[in-house]
Amino acid sequence: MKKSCTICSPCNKFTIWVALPLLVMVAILFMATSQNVFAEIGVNIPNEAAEPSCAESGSCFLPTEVTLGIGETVTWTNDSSVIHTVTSGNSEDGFDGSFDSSIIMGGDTFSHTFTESGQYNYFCSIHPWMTGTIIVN
Ligand SMILES: [Cu+2]
Repeated sequence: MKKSCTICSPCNKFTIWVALPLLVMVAILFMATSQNVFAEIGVNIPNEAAEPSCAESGSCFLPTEVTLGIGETVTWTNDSSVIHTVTSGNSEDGFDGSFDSSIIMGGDTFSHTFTESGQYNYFCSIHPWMTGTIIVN
């Protein structure tokens, strides 16, 4: 008859030092993967955003239009050397109360999580030609 495992048996050492850490690693990996369901969506603000011509080429915010699901987060990265804002609303009526980054320095980021469906128009309060749209389904 086969001897059953005790705490000191090689079998249990395997359980404690190999199988358990492996299980923990798999669990962490699984959690990391499931968080990707609510992936962060990136919008870049390039150097040309400071020039009004970016409005014609649609390159003030890259991409100009983003579609995402409820609970997802958009992170804007100021990839330019000029200060910008990400302000919900439009340049005529101003900030509509939904989200406002205030000044984003070059190299800095601003994130906003969208918890309600709808279309969100936004602009830069410093460069009113900079406009973008977030669509939350
Ligand atoms: Cu700007």
